[in-house]
Amino acid sequence: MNLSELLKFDRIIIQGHDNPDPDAIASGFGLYSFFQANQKEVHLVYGGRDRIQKSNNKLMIAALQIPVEFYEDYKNENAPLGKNDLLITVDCQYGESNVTHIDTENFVIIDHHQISPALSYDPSRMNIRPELGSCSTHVWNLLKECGYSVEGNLRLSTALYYGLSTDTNDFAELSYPLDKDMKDDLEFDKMLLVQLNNSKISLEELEIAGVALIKYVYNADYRYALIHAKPCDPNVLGYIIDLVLQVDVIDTCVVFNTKEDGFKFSVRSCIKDVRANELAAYIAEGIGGGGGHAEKAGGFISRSKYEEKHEAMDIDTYMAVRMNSYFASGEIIHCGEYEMDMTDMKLYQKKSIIVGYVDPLEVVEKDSEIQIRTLEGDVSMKATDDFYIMIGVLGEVYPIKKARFANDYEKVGDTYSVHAEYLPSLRCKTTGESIPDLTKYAKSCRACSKSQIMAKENDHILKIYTMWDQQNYYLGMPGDAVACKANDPKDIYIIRGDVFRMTYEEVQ
Ligand SMILES: [Mn+2]
Repeated sequence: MNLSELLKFDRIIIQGHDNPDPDAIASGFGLYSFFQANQKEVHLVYGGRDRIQKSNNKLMIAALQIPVEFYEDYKNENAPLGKNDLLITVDCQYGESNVTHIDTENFVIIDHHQISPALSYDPSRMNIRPELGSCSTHVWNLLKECGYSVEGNLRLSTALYYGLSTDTNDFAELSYPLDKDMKDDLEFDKMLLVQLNNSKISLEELEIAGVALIKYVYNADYRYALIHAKPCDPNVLGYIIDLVLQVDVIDTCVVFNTKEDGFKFSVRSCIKDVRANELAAYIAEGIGGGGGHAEKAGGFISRSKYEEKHEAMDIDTYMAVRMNSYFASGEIIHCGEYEMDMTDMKLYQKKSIIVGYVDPLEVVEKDSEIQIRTLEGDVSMKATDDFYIMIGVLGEVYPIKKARFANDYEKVGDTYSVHAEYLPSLRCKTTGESIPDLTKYAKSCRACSKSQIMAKENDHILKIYTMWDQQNYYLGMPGDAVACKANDPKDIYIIRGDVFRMTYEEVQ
């Protein structure tokens, strides 16, 4: 479903979740602006016990002149929805308990939360991207896709920027590439952001933070702290946890609280053996989502999915069990000191499949500082004349020296296309130019060397400090492959499970 398809309706009501936060307000405002520019009668509404109270939300609405209406007021002055009218729920899902019910036959959902298993709508009604950090990012992208630019619209772009900021704890828990793209691209009113950031906490929330700090649970074996805070704005979790992590005996910390539709949590780590983003993903595995950076991350667990899977367990027990299993099941390997036991490994070789390569000098000037963005993260490098950027079958990107390329690959064709959730993009830091899809510059090649490795399927959490990087480990999860050079049991590394299965074959 794209936004242009929705222009066939006469009147459009956009509804955020009850007691809306800046992300619901901003993403609703984005849709509102689009339909208004297309001469539609459009209303932006929200329900809940009361009108918006939080001072930063009130300030946002007033300063950016966002025409949002309390549903009770709207209802008294407008006719109910008819068969030519449309309801869009944004940053929430029609039928869920956190959104006031409005009776209608025509509705669509634009959201970034986990799809509620309790709702079974036709897929054409839903445009849900749970991988995104904010619904603002989703709407920004939808607007772009149908040619509606937010450039030069400072009110709207500031709103979207603030929506992403509040949903990712001031960007600290930001991880998805499209979220980063929006953050990099949007202009915003800097003074207003300063003001908004100074009116985030209420006195009540100050007290919630105080109580949470007293009620920590400490695990001395694994040096982590776990804190269950009372319901509060997610950024309050950020303040609590940043303070807790400063304690000398605490290396890792998780702070969480209960919301109507699930559990919100923040994760911090200050040791190199634990990455907060990975721990966040582990905590929410199968029942939500988590991500961010190595030191700071966050996530969300959907209530309905949690109840489906762990009905008998209360959330405090779940968190402790999950933390303990993360620490207990993890194995850390320092290459160089460790020799791989190859008895249960098999010999594999690279399949001769087609992959892509880009000469960076066909994209930017020599010696430019470039940043390549993929699903796996950002990589920065200098565009020199001695390497190619390889693009794998799943859109993964890595540099290769031209000399080695000449030895291991043969050139095949002048184009290369790949199907990936996010296509690798390139930003030139020297000129500020950005290229949304790097594969447009890619040519195709095929591996011709038959270099062989020993590999097996990994069945636990495995962290490997490789020979060439002693500071950052490579993470292996169950289903990934753990491999080493056939002639060197000390050179151990991880290959992502899906990449391994597509690119390697067993030597018979
Ligand atoms: Mn949101």
